[in-house]
Formats: sequence, structure tokens, C-alpha cells
Amino acid sequence: MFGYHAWIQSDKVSSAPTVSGPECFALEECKQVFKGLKDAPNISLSISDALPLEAYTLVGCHDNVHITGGDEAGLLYGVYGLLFHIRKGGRLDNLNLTEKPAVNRRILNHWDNPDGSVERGYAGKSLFWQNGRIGYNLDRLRDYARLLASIGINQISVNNVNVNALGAQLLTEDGLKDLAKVADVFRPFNIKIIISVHFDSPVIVGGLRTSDPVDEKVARFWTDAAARVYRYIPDLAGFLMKADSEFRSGPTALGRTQAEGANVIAKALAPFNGTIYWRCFIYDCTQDWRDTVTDRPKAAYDYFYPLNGCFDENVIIQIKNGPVDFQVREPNSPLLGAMDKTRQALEFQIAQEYTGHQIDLYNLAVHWEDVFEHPITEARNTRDLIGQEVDAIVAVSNTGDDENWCGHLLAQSNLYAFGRMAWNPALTAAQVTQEWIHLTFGANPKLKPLLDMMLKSRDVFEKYNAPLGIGWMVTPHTHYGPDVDGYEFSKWGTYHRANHEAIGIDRTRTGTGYTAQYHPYVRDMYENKETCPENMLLFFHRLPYSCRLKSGKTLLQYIYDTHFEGADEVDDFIKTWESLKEYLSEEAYTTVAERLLRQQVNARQWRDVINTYFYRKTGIPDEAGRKIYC
Ligand code: GCV
Repeated sequence: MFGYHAWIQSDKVSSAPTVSGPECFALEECKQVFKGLKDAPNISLSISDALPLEAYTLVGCHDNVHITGGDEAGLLYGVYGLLFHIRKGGRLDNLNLTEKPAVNRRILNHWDNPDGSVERGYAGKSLFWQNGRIGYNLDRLRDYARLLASIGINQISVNNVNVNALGAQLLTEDGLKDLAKVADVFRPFNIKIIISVHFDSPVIVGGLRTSDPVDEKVARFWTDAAARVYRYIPDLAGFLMKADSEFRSGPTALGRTQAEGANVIAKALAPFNGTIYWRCFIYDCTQDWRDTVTDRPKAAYDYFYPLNGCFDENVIIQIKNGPVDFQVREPNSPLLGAMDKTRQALEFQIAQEYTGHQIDLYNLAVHWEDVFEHPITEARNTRDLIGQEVDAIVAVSNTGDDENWCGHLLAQSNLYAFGRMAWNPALTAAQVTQEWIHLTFGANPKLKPLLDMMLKSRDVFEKYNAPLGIGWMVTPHTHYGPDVDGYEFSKWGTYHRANHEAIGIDRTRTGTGYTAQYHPYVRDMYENKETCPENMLLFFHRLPYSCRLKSGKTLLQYIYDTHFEGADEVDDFIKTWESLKEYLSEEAYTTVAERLLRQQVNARQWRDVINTYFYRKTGIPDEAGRKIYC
């Protein structure tokens, strides 16, 4: 057993429960997960065609529970569903519960490199790779598969989207032999493998001179590669591609469209029911900061919207939730909802790249709730797209070989929340966070302050970070800690354009025109300073520091106040955690306490660097006369 993953491991050992049903993995798993549970009921299992795939029902009466699954996967989810129900203190008499997923692709992307490192990984080394090739601890990998299955994840990619020469070797016979063994571990848990592929695989692996998607030899390369892959892994979910992105090759560089690039691979995968997940993270990463016309958030829409309807049926375009890059606060990507003739995957990042590196506490469920609620039109929000045009929900994983999987024990709740919200996007952040606390620390009402602190953590982090949606005041490369001008004069297109009078980007019709990429209802909301959500004001508008916010404060005073508040609220987190010590194991208490102290250092540094920066830019002191380091 590895560290804390209490939600799926039971520690109250008693006798094995009576379990009956068809011989299948779900039955074995049922015996396994219930064998440790005190007073486990008698459980029977059956499969019924009347239920959709992956769905299940739980019907209980006294000490007997019957689990029905729409298929074996449904049964498996029913087993975990029952375990969770009981561990949360749910009753068995009159139990009658039906569950089915909102979307049938619930995916984790691992950004793991063959050398065992993890790009943007904050929880140790890769669980899949060692020394240049696939390598793992089998028990641990199986445990990981159970962990993911228990929250409904059903597809994973195991190699970084930034595929390097070694990663590209996964398409060779040798690579596939190794990967097939990983697929064998995950298959019983209803988890399929995705391979991240290099756009230049025809050159790197196939020895061709070009990767041009309209070249016949290139098409043949992909057809052969697909045939080879499916010989080893007959149920592979498909390929994942990052092309024309951050200096990577792609169709645009060859004068072809993204659709031409994706469709040639789609055609190769189609006979095997495989899918090509094609990422939309494309922008000019060689921008001159003096160029105020090019606007990074506009790029993905400009590339993809004209191609709406041009992608093959088995292409899913994978769209990051925001138009820039997983910042603390961004509007949703305008592609979501606009690509109505194209299948879409919504991509989140559980790895806390810009949100505290799993050192700072940051509840992503709260963040995702905002993403789901972002309007598409007056009558529709992003949640309404799920199971419709959006038929996959993806996240960049926050896991690694650290004892507790996620580095920060409380960051586990983000992994848990992702699975639960991908299964059912109507669940609230409060519900899923409470569930995780309950399953991890037990049903103790005294832990209510922990729930409050976790739910507040995104707001607190946002307070001490870049203000009002402008983003990008992080230390370049690492993306932890403040550096207000760190990216300001670089090539990445991430500018705040602060001078001594004003800050922010005008993205309305009088500026870069980005707002026009949204439906008129959303466009108008963002265009108008009065209706633009205040937390995104600087993303959409350029404002003088003297302008008054709804509270009556000036923009500058708001910046000072929130940065003092954010740092103070981290001090409060520490006090709250100390007050809970008696209800927690020594190990859990200590590991989180240590992270909170590191967060305190970070929050104070943000407060001082940001406040100093704006004080020196403007020369206007804090109205409350607090000390600003300068
Ligand atoms: C995998 C950001 C990150 C990169 C990441 C990229 C992506 O730019 O900093 O590490 O690369 O996003 O999503 O492809």
C-alpha cells in the first residue's frame, strides 16, 4: 500500500463479504475492495442490456445489495460506487441509485518523458517510464489503475505530448511490446491507452523524407503504423497529437491545414475504431512584444474555426479550457461551442503548473465549476455541451511516484474531483470536495473548516497572484513565484503592458477584436466594462489605476488590498490546519503543514513583489498606509 489513497483502500479489516455474480474482473474487484470493510453487505452482481454502457444501479435492502451494470465496466463502477456509498455513511435499506456517465471519454494525459521525468510534474517521477523506456513497479501500477478506475477515468496517455525521439519509438515493434504490457494492466480496469505521437513520425520512425499529410507515402506510413499498433493493443483508444505548437512541427509549417494533418491519421485509425485527439494549442511563440496586433488568445480560433466540419468523424479536437494557457483566471476558449460540426474534447490541467505546483493549496473543482458555467449563448453554458459536441473531458495529470501520488496530500482532491466531475459535471465543487474529505479522513463533522479552507483556496491564490485575469506574472520557465515582467518582453505573447498610468489589454472591437470570436451575447458581455466580470477586467480592458471598481476602490487600491488579504489568508489556513491536528493522523498533519509553510513564503513573496512593482510604477501609496517593500 502506498501512502494515502484512502478513498479506494479500506483499512478496517474483517471477514470477506459474500459476493456472487458472473465470473468477471468486476466480481474479483468486488471481493478485493470489500474484503477490508467492516460489516460489508452481501453483494450480488448482474449485467443488464437495459442499462447504457458503463451505467449501474445499486439496489439495497438490509444487508443485501444488488449491483446491476450495463456492461462489465458498469459493474466495476457499481462496485466502487457501493464502496463509496458505504464509506460516506450511506444507508443500505431502501438504497436505489442509478448512475451513468455524462460523457463516455474521461481521459488523463500524462506528460511523462522516457527518462522518467514529468513535464510540469510536481509529484515525483513517472509511474510509466524509467531510463529511456517503459518501466514500472507492477504493484504500484495496478494500484494506480484501481485509483483511476474508481473515479471513472477510462482512457490515459502515458507519454508526453512533447514527444521526443525516444517517445516516438513507441510506434516501433519494441516500443509496442512494452506498451502492450501496460495496456494489460489497465484493461481489466476499463482503461484504454492513448499514444502521444510525433507529427514527424513518418521521418523519425518511418525513415521518410517528409511528414506532409498529402504525400501518399506518409499516408501509407500511418496506415502501417496503425495496423502494427492494433496488432499489439487491439483496444487502443487512439493517438494524441501536439502539432504546430511551441516549436513543434505540423501541417501549417508544410502549407497544409490542421484538418489535412489530422484526417490522414484518422483514416489510418478508422478501421480499428481508433480516435485521433488533435490539440488546438497553436499560437505564435515568436512574437515581438512591440507588435500589438497579434493577440495570442485569438490564435486557436483563427486556425480551427474555418475548418469546422472539415475533420473526419474520428477526429476529436482537444481544446484547453482557456484561450491562453491554464492561468488562474481566463475566459473559456471561444472554440468551445463554436465548432458545432466538430467533435471536441475539453482539456483541463490538474497538474498545478500556474496554480502553485502542488505546494500551494488550490482547489480546482471550484475553478472547473466556473469553466462549466461559462456562457456559450444566452441560453446555453459550457456544461450543456458535455455529452453533445464535447464528447471527451481530458486533464493533464497531477500524479507521479510520490508516496501520496500527488505531492500535496490535499491535491489528491483535485484528481478525485476531476474524475467525479467528468462523470457528472453537475456535481458542485462543494460536493466533490466534501466527498474526498469524507473518503480520506472519515466522516467527522469537526473537519468542516477543512472543507471551507479548500473551497476558499482558489480565491486566496488568485488574490496574491496576477490581478483581474491578466495572468502571466510568474517566474519564466518554472512558473512558480512572482516575476511581474518575467514574460513581458519575451516572444510568448503573454503581455500585461503595465506602464505608470494603466494596465491590461483592450481585446474589444476598439482593441485586438478578440471578443468577436464569441457568440454576440458573450461578446457583448465582455465588451462592456460594466457587464464584464470584474475578475476578468484586465484580460479584456485596458484601465487606468485610478479607475473605480464596483466596490468604489481604485484599481490600484484593489491590487494592494487583495495582495495583503491573500497573504493573510494563507496565515489563516495554517491556523485552521493546526486546529484540526487532533482529528488527523500524524503523517497527514505533518505533510500538509509542511506544504502550507512553503505556501506562506510564496504568498508573502507575491504580495511584496506585486505591491512593490505597482507602487514604484505609480508612485501612489497604499491608502491604509501598510508597509510596501521597495
Ligand atoms: C507539454 C504549456 C506548458 C508546456 C506544455 C504546453 C502544452 O506551454 O508550459 O510545458 O507542454 O503548455 O500544453 O503543450
